[in-house]
Amino acid sequence: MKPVLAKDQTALVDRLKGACGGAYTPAQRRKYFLTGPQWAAAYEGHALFHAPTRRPVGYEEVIREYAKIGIGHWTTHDTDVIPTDGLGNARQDEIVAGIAKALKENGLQCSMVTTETFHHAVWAGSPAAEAPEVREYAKWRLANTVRIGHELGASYAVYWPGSLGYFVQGAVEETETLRWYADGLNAACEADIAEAKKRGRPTLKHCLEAKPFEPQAEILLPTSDAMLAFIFSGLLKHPDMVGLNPEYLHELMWGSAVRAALARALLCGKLFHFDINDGYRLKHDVDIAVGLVNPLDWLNVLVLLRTHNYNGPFNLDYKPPRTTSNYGVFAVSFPTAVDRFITLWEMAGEVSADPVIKEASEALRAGGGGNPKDVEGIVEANRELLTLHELISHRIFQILVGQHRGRAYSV
Ligand code: GCO
Ligand code: MN
Ligand code: MN
Repeated sequence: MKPVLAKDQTALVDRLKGACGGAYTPAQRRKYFLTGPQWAAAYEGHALFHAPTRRPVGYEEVIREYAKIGIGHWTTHDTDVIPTDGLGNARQDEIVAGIAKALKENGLQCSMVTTETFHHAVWAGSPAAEAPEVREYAKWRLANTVRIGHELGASYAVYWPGSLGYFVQGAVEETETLRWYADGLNAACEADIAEAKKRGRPTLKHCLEAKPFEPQAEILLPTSDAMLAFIFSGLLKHPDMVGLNPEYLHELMWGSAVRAALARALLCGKLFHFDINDGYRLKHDVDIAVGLVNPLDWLNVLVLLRTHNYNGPFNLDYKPPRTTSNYGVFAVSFPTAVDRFITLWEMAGEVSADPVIKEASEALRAGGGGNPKDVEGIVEANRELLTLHELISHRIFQILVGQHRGRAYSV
């Protein structure tokens, strides 16, 4: 092949994307509760060892592009859109009014707001640092975000306490820090109750997001299970208002079966919000787009969520790969991520309705009819049934690759 000149490259990308087929229309995509973060689309490819590779993207462009793709909801950190020194003053009002206008013009809704409590120098000792003025400022920041959320019509607030931890042990007293962290969340819930009352709106759902490693060396609330224990610890004044925003990769990173982590959250009634992406076990937070690494695991996760009628948001919290193309972020990365999600969701419906899986599952639950007092008899009565576990797994694989619809390979 001859070199593909820069002027011909977007046409090539477009043609090959078309050749892939299987794209949903924007109207079809909008039927799903998919939410697009400002920070995901605006990610410039930077990291500790990486300089940015893409140009900055503001909220107007992100909202416009999400609308074209068919991503119906938008989410943001306070400082993704408002500079730190503009928070709480006229600059904030002006920007929030601009966002409300852009959302309206493009038919999008703001579903979630979150406070950046990890990037700025003020958080060097975490939002629950020893210095009382840091904690007071943190309370104000969380309350301010809640008010922005109400102003933009959001229903969720997310908290990723990434800097709640330490690099070296002994100086930070964990129980004290966790009490202080709870004080911040309590302040956010109280501000929410007051603001909701003033506006005649329901309060927000406050969702804690765990990540096991990064940016601190040791994390005080590293997993969704730790977050659940924290919610039920008695430290929160409004535990009913607080639940989880698990992230698929964050649970996978520490070695969990993601599906099992979600199941534990479901049992507690705390699966409020879900960050969708992909990646690898025991690596850093690579934030790859949904379904590109573990499609079979993803299919199983969605079967669980469909079965339990999860109806909260699916937040596309991933990082478009470190390319040099802003065009590709919106022309390829986001629409293909959305389409893989929808396909996997539809497949999850097929798994639940599949007659082979249904009959095998029912047979497993019926058991072999042995006498519960006769241990050898129980084994004998059930001898052949457990083989069905692997058969079900095989059938789910077949559904993933389309064999249940007659897609055949040379035999
Ligand atoms: C991560 C984190 C963040 C949070 C965000 C919302 O992947 O590093 O998940 O992206 O989701 O800060 O609070
Ligand atoms: Mn992540
Ligand atoms: Mn996340």
